Amino acid sequence: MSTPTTTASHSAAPAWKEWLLTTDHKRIGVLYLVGSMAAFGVAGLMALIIRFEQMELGMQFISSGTEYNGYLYFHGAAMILAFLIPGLTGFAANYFLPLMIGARDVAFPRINAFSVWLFYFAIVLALLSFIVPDGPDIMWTGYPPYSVTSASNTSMYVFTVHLLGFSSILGAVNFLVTVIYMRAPGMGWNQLNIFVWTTVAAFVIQLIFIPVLAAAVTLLLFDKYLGTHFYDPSAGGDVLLYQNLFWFYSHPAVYVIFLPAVGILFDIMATMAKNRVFNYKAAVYAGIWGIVGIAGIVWVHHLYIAGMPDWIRLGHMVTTLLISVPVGILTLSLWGTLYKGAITYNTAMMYAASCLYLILLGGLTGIPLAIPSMTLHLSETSYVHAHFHFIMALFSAFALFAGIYYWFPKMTGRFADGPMATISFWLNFVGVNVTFWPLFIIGKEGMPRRYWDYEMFKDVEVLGRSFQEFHFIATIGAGVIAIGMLLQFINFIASAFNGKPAPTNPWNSKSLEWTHTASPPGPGNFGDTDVIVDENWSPYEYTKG
Ligand code: HEM
Ligand SMILES: [Cu+2]
Repeated sequence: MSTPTTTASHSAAPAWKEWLLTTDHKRIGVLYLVGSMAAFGVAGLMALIIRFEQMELGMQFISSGTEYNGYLYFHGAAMILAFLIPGLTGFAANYFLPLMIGARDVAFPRINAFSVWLFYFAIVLALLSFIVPDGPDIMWTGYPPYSVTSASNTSMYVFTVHLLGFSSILGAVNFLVTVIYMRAPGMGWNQLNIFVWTTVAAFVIQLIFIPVLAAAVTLLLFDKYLGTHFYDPSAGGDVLLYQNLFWFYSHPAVYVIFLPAVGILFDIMATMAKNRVFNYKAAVYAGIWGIVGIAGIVWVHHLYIAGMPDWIRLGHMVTTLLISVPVGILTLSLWGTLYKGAITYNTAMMYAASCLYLILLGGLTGIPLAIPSMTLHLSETSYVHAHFHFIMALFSAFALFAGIYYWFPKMTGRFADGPMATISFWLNFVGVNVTFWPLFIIGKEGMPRRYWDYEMFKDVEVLGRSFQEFHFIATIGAGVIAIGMLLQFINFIASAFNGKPAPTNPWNSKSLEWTHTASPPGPGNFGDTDVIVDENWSPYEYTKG
């Protein structure tokens, strides 16, 4: 396959300038990857500080509750807004979606470049919040009245959300137009990779719901700095309005993360098991679009304990429980794709397989949270904290890491698999279980989330042990994850330069990013010949082995 590696205009400019001015979707993808991994590193460090603070009763590492809130704020905001969303819809979608549909780039490459730089400005702004006086301490949720009355700099948070939101909206328009108009000739809707479908669904959600979040935080800004009273009941406002608006976006936002993560798993599992996707149409139309359909009518499960008429709670209980149906369809389809496959267990597949466990554990522990009578006990406890880490945070992070191992040979021409990858996988997998299982157990007994200390619970015992002993175990787990992640990053960097050279299609995949491009693909992706597929082509065209 002829794949030019440079063009005349490329070779003239110094490397840094090429990267700074790039409009190539692959390089933009790599820029997102670097940013999101950096955010993961910093936010992970914050998590370590939080965990070590909780290891024992009393104050150890921090000097005030406000400082603790600052770390917690940054951890949550950065993990969601700067690690998972940019990692999945920024890096993975940018690099691989055009390749998968046989397009030479996205529809609007310059707007794409603008999106990634907006993302970087947002990260810089968020980091600045540590330098300016009175850094934000309002958590990623930013609930009033605290966010309005707090002396902290709420505006930094609001502007960060604006920039990231704008970046995502531009990305959404760009990718939707790309998938609608730039698919290889002959490629019908039922021939798309599942990852493409999940990305489309994620961007549809972003387009519909981001404006609501932007409005919610803008009103916060007005209340705090311009003297309006949107959220102030004493002047005719409504303090719960914010929570409603916030979760109207932020529950769907978990699917912006969850769906592309699932898409990556489908592509890895079909390839590694050499099987067609099981029940493709059910997975796409009932699973993926089922989730999009329900996404906007479940948000009240985040405010069950706020004041409201019972019928609203009941309605949202029904819709929340209904989410299990599309999620179940997707899960069954993943298992079915593995069924009787000749599965290759490389690092990508091990991460993908562990996601099947995470989704089961995270999904089942969500059922009590969906039921208002049980949430009365569990809400705002570390049980919720463990639930959403398993179902969203860890599930999606592990899927993203699976994707990085899977696509590593495509991006670098080298494998990242090896003893170091295997060791770091097991450290991470064991680590997350050691960290979060204890939080389920003490959460069920009332350990609140978001507390820097738990002196008031020092006499409470679970299974004959104090909360502190569970916190101690959880902290050891966090240390194990930290070592695992560190090894993993060293492995990524070392493998990019010195890893074992890989052929262009090392996993014998049928998907276009493997069959039709060099590793890494050059500008224009496919050399001189355009990709054309016929009606029998499928990215999952495997005959069972
Ligand atoms: C499938 C993907 C899912 C994702 C990505 C997800 C994500 C989340 C997140 C991020 C939170 C915590 C928000 C916070 O307080 O900071 C949460 C809480 C919650 N989740 Fe899930 N969840 C999922 C599945 C489920 C399922 C299947 C159910 C129930 C059947 C469920 C029910 C709940 C409820 C009711 C809460 C609110 C708990 C409370 O505040 O008391 N979730 N979820
Ligand atoms: Cu929700």
